[in-house]
Amino acid sequence: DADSQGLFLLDYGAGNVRSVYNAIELLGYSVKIISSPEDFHVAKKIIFPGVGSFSYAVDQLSKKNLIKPLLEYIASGKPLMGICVGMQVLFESSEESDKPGLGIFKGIVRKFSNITKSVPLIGWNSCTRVVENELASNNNIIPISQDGRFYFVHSYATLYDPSTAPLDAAYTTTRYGDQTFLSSIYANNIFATQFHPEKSGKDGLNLIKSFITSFSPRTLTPNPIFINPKDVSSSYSLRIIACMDIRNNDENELVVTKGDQYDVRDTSDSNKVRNMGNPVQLAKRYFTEGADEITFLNITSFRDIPLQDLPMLDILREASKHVFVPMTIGGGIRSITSETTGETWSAVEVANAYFMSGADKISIGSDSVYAVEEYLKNSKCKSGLSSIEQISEIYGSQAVVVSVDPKRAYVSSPSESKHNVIKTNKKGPNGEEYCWFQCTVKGGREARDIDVVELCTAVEDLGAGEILLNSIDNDGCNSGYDIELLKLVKSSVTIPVIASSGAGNPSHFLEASKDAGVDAVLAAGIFHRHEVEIKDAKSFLNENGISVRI
Ligand code: 1PR
Repeated sequence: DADSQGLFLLDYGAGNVRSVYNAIELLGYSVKIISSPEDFHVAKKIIFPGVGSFSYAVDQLSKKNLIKPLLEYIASGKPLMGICVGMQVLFESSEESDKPGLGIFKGIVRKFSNITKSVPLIGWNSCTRVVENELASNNNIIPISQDGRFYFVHSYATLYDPSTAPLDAAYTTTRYGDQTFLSSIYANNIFATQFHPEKSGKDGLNLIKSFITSFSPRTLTPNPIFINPKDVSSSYSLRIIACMDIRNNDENELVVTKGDQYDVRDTSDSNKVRNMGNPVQLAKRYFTEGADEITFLNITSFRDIPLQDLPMLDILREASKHVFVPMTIGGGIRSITSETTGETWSAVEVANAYFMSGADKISIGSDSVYAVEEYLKNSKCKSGLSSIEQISEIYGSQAVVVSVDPKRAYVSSPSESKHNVIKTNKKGPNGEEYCWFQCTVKGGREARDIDVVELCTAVEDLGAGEILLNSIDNDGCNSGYDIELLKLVKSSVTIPVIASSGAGNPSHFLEASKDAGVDAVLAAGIFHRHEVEIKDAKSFLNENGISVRI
C-alpha cells in the first residue's frame, strides 16, 4: 500500500495529474499526493508529473514552497521520476521562460524548429539508448526498449548533441524530423522522461511499474560511446483518433451520437437523436482496440454551462480510469455567465475543470471564431484575453486544440470573394469551379464572414497547438476527407493538423497522410458501427509505408 511503498505524487496544480494517479492505481499500487513540504520526509519514492508551461510549473513549485524540500529530497538519494515538464525543470533554464529551472542538470531546454516539421510535437515515437556500451551491470535499471512506443506532446526539448549535451544524465534519445532530443534522462536516483508514460498505453504502464517495483540507481559507464544523433531512427507515427460526439438524447441521457453533415437526428419517422452507445464504454473499447487518442465533443454545450454539466465531467473521470492514451474534450470552452445566478467562470476555470477530470487537451470551437474576429478587427493585435491565449499561457499550447467547422462556399471566380479562394475539383451546385471554406459557430448552425485560412493562421498566432479540421460537407459521408481543404490548411500553419469528417475506409487515412501530409486522422461513424477496425486500418497503413503504433 501507499505507506509500505512510500510512493508520493507531487501535485503542484498544473493540469492532468489524475492520469498518473489512475495509472498507478490500475497497476495495483496506491499513492499519496504530496500536500505539504513535510511529506518529502516520509516519501520513499516520488513521481513528479508535469503538464503546462515551464514558467507555470516553476511558479507553482515556488508559490507552494516546494522547491527547497524537492531539492533536499533529490540530494538525499531517494528515487524521483519526472515526467515531461517534470523533466524539463530539472535543467538550468528553458527558452520558454525567463525563470530559472532547478539546475540539477546542465543544459537549456530549447524550442523545436518548425521549418520542416509540425510544432508542437504531438504523437507517438520510439526511444534509442544513448550509451552504446552501457555497462552490463546496469541491466537491472529501468528498461526502455527500442520496440516501445511512447506519447510525446511538447514544443520545447533538450536537444541531443554528444559534443555539448548533458551527457552524464542522457539515457535515451528520440528523432523528430530534422532534430534529435533527449527523451529520457537517468542519473543516480533521478529518472525522467520527456514523454508521458501514463498516456503511453501498455509500454508506459510497464515503465511506471518498473519505477515503483524495481528502481535502482544508474551507475555511469566509464568511457561511454555515445550514439550519433544522425543514427537515431524516427518512428514518429500517424495518429488514429476515435471521436465521440456527445449530447443528451430524447430520453435525457448523455449518449454518443453521430450525424450526417452535422444532423444527428434519424431520418426515419422517429426523428430521434441517434444513439451510438455509452461514452465511457465506447472510450474503453477504443483504448483496447488501439486508438492513439480519444476525443469527446460535447456538441450542444453552446446551449449549456459546462461546469453545471456534471455528467460530462463524470464521463471524463470514469473514462480516465480505463483509458491510458491522451483524451481531448471539446464543447463549451469559453468564459461563461449564468443567466439565472449571474455567477461567472473564466475560460481557464472551465478548461481547468476538464483537465482536473482527466482531459489532456481541450478543444475550442465557436469561441475561437469569435476570438479571431476580434483579433482581425484589432489589426491582428493580441489582447491576451481570449480563451486560446489564456489557456495556452498556463497549460501550454500543446493542450489547446482548435476545432474548425468549415463549409464550402462556391463562387464562379476568385474575384467574387475577398476570402482565400481555391480552384476546386469538386464543382459547386451550379458548376462553380472555385470555392472558399467558410467558418461556422454553434455546431455549424451559424456561418461567419471568416475563412479557414484566416482562422487557422490567427489561432496559431494566438497560441493554439493543434487544428482539428472538420468538414460539414463531408461529415458522415464515408467517401473520404476533403483533401483540398486539408492541403490548404496544412500549407498555411506549422502546428499539427488532424483530418476529420468523411473517412469511410483505411485508404482515406492513407490519402490524408500521403496527399495532404496531416499529422493525425480522426474518424467516428466507421468505428462506432464496426465498419473498420482500428488494428486493420493500422496494418493497412503499415503495409503502405506509413509509420503507425501497432
Ligand atoms: O463550439 O466550442 O462549443 O464546440 C462544439 C464542438 O462540437 C465543435 O468541436 C464542433 O465541431 C462539434 N459539433 C457541434 N455540432 C456537431 C454536430 O455534429 N452536430 N460535431 C459537432 C462535430 C464533427 C466530428 C465528427 C467527424 C467525423 N462533428 O466531430 O466526429 O466529422 O465523423 P465521421 O468520421 O463519421 O465522418 P464549441
